[in-house]
Amino acid sequence: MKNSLLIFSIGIAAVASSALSAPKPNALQTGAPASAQQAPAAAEVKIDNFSFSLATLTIAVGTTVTWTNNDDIPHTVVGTDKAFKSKVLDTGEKFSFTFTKAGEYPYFCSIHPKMTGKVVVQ
Ligand SMILES: [Cu+2]
Repeated sequence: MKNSLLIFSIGIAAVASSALSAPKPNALQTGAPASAQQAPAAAEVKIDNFSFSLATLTIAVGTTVTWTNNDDIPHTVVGTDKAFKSKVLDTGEKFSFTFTKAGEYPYFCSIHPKMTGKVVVQ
């Protein structure tokens, strides 16, 4: 009789511990859609006719911005505070940078310094 009581107690403990741990996987599952929404955010800036479009781009922290040169002549994308710097982009070439800190990031084309833009990271 003592043995069967012991087994019964272990059985209760096992049920209790599995019941306690059950909320953890559930919490992870409910968290999954939220993290999917935050997953790799991307934004694009087009370079066309000596201008950046959008000239001011507002994004969330962690977003990767890709500049594409659609112009017939080369351009660059250079952060005013040197946070990022592309090589010379010929027609159709792209440059990407991931913004990991909030702030304002003005930039310009080093070949045509009057070409300016800004990325606002929130
Ligand atoms: Cu340029």
